Order: sequence, then C-alpha cells, then structure tokens
Amino acid sequence: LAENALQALHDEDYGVPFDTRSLNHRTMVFTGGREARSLDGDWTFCVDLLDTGLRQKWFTMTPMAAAERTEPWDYDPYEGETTPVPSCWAMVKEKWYFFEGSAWYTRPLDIAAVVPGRRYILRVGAAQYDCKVFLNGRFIGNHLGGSTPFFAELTDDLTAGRNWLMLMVNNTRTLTRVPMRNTDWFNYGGVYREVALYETPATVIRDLFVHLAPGEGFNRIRAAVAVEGDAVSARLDIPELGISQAVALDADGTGTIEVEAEPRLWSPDDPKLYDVHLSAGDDRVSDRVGFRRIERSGDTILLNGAPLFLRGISVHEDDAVLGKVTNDQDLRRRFAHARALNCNFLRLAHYPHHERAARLADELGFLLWEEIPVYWAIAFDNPATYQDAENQLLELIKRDRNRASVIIWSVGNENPDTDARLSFMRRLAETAKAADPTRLTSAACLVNHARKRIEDRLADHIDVIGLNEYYGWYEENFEDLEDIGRNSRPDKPVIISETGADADIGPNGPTQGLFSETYMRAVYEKQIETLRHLDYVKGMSPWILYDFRVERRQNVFQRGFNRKGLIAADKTTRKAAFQVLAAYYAERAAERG
Ligand code: GCB
Repeated sequence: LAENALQALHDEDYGVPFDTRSLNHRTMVFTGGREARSLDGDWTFCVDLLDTGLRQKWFTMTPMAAAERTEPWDYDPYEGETTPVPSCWAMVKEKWYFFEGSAWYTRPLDIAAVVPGRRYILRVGAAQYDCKVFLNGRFIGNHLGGSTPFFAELTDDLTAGRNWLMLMVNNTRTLTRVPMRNTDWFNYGGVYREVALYETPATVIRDLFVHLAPGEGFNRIRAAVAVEGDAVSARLDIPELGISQAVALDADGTGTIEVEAEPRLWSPDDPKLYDVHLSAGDDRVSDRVGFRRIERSGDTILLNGAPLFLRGISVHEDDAVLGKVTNDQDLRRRFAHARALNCNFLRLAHYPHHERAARLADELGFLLWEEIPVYWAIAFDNPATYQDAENQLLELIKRDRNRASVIIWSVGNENPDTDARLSFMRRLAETAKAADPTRLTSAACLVNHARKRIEDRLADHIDVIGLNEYYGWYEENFEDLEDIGRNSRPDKPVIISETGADADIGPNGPTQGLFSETYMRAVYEKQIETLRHLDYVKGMSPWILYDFRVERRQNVFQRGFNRKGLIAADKTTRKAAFQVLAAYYAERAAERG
C-alpha cells in the first residue's frame, strides 16, 4: 500500500484513524493500593522501520505453527526474537542501538475467566513515544508521549483463556512531538516502564487528590475524588487522623470534601506520611500522603510558612547499562548522592521520571521539581502539539499530585521568547494551576544575553523563575553574570535551574582547560561566589548529578556522553566540583540554624 493509503486503511477498518482513539489523561485510573498482575518479562519483539506491520496488519495474524500458514508473511508476531519489558531496545542488542521507528511487542495474556461486571484495564508505565495497543487483532487505542503512564480498557475484547496483546511503539523524532527532533538526551525507544493488568469492579475510582487545604491555618484537609459508575457517594478514611467521612458524588461522579484535622506537617526534616483510603461501591484504593504547604510570597518560597532555600541538583533518568529503565537501587543511590551533596531538592529533568522517584522522595524527605519535555524549539504554533504537551502535563499531575515532595510543575526548558511560545506555555502554566492550585509553577528560562538581564515574558505567568545559565562555559565572559545580577530585579524567586561545565575524568581526559576537572571546579567556585550574593536567588540545581548518554556529543572527551555530571557515568566516581557544591550547601543548611 502506498503511504497515503494508510489513513484510508485505518478508516476502513476501524471507522476511526488510529490516532483518534486516544488514551489520554481522561482514561487514567487511580492505582494506589490496587493489586496488579504484572505483564513484565519477555515479549516477542521486532523492529519495523517501514511500518510494514500497519500496512500488512500484523496485529490481525492469528497464532499458528509456521507449517500451517498458507500465505507468505513478513513477520510472525508469535515466533522469533524477544525483548524484556521493561527495557530500552538500544540497550538490549547492539543492532538496535540507533534504531528509530516502530517496533512490535507481542505476548499472550491468559485469563481464567472473564467475570461479568468486572473490568480489565491495562496500564503501561511508559512507552517512548507513540504506542498503539491491540488485543486479539483489534485496535484498542493510541497514546502519545514518552514518559507518562496510560491506561487501556480491555474488558470488551478479552475472552476467557488465551488472549494476545500487542503494542506497537514508535520513537521517531519529529518536529511536532514533545520533545521535538533535537534534544540533549538520548532518544531511547521502547516500553521502558512496567506493564500491568488491573481488575476492578464496574464502579472505578479514577482519581483521588488529597492535600492540605489552601488558606490560613494548617488544619484542614481537602479531598477531591472522581468515580466512574453508579456510586452516589464515596468514603475517605485517614485512620491516624481519625477521619472517616462520606464524600457525596455529583451526577458526573466527582465530589470534594474538606475536613478539620491536625496533621503533623511533612517536610524534608520530618517526612511524615499518612495512610489514606478511599472506597466507592466495591472499589477501594489507598495512598501514603504527606501534608504540607508550599507558597510564594514576593521573592520568597515558603514551606509550611517558613522561608526555604533549595539546595538542589538536576538529574536525568539515564543509566549507562539500562538506559531509561529505573529500579529501586538506582533511585536510592541517586538520593544517597543527593544527601551527600547536602541537597534538599532535585530537579527531575526534562520529562516525567518514574513515579517511584517521587514516592521515594516523599519517604526520604526531598523536594522535587517535575517537568514536561517542552524543550527548546517546540512547534508552538501547532494546536496538536499543544494538545500533546497539555496531555503529558495532566497525566504527570494526576499521577503525582498526592506526592508532598513535588513542589514545582515546570512547563518547559529554554524556549525562545516568541509570541507563539508565550501563549503556548502560559496556557500550560494556567492548566497546571487549574489542575493543582497547591503547587508552584515554573519553567527553565534563558537570560536576555543582549540586555544582560533576567527578562522573559513568561515570568509574569509562573510562580518561580527558573534560569539556565552557563557563564564560564557556553558564555565565556564570566563578568557578564555579575552584570546580570546587578541589572535584574525580579519580583519573584529565581532558581538557577542549570549551570555547569563538562569534565572528562577518564584516562585521556585533559588535566587543565576546557573539559578538565580543574576547569569544572573553577566554574562551580565562581558560580557559587557570584550567586550567593543575589538575594532573589532562592535555590539552584546545577547541571547535573551524573554524566549521561546523548547522540549529539561526540568530541574525544565526550564520546557519546554529556560530561557535566558531578559524578561520572559509572554513578560512583566523584569529580572535584562535587565537594565544592557539597561544602556550599552545608554552609547554607547551617545558616538556617
Ligand atoms: C541546557 C539544557 C540541557 C543540556 C545542557 C548542556 O541548557 O537545558 O538539557 O544538557 O544545557 O549540557 O548543554
């Protein structure tokens, strides 16, 4: 079939093009406390650069032995190579290292009985970037966005016995995706977070948002719930606070309550969490929630009413061996390194990280900046690109808004100050506020280098100004940073969301000058010396904790990695600048008394 016949094929077969049966934030289910059946493990796998699978409808092939097939076939989803889920295909076999395109995943799904009145819902933790879900030859739905979870209801297509589940995952970089074609991190493809099947009653709790109510005191808790089904009320229980309260549901299944309570407030020093339960009809979910308040007043950030300085570090989700796959051990090591740096804050750049990161931060007492990949030159004038970005933002917020650790939603990184960008990102910031009025919004902005001042029209529409600056590295004249400090009078808190320098500490790394450890250390020393005198700077998250893989960095010192890590890609060897930052943060922490 010719390229332009593809759309017709979709319409003819399904009545809808693939990309309109959208799996988006509206199809999310609240999963806290639910039992899930893991679908991780080996799946049959095939890369498909030319999208032959869609043309030949590989998803409709029935399983049979090769000898029984009567027609020629170009791929058999039921035989051949396998790949583990979760994984990034680049990390599984060398021949897939630079592969960009579509890949097919197939596995059996055996169900003893499809119980009437029960629902069966698939959750994919993340698939980079476009994922089409098929069950037993039928197209179920399509998700866009590489780092947020999505849900597909399988109930109507599932049969007792053996079913076949297929995912087609496409990681092609395009001008209209979020991120677009050009990034400074590796374009890993694949189903790289966990996949699971949830079984629920007919009535399903889709959403639960529980937090300290905004306002004066710290003695009211608010819960907003969304239930699908015929329940007219739900019940909220927080046993440790003596709360057991009915929540009346409107005709659309939503309801909100506010109750008096005196929770011990969550903070990095005392990361207290409470068990929270919600039931509606036969459905029941739970969560572990900390109660705290984050606010901005003038150029100050307040946590539970007290001024806060964010001693942070930026971090990618990247591993020299696993790629974007994250596990508990990796996250714990990350937080242990942040602790050794005397941090109280991490910037999870540049896309939503695994939800376990925020759960651990809740437990261990770290504050987080979370972000969507509105990175560099997005197609700001394209409505479909906006929809995609907004959906990723809402999926992230709905996934993590019960996490006390998360204090900032960032709507983007280093985007030029154009009209189209302003309206796109302002809308995102407003959407974040509407979905979650309890947190601060931000974006990593750029300095106006010509006028040497902090100046970005988006600053009027966000709570905290993130600022990426590389004086001493990309900007050679370090004195300019001092001018910028003098020339700027922001009326909001500024966080230096990035600064840094590369250093190659391998055997052939230089001993002085650019890319040397000594040079990197000097940049950190100068940055700290300058920034510590700017009283509107209320925190920093230098770039970056670990060296990370990226295609675009290929000089003799980089060799496929961005080397701005305070720790090398082995996640063990510290560079000299580590201690410089750790010492500064120790001083800031002590100042607090
Ligand atoms: C930036 C980007 C970040 C890059 C970094 C660098 O400004 O936000 O994604 O990796 O600079 O190292 O150039």
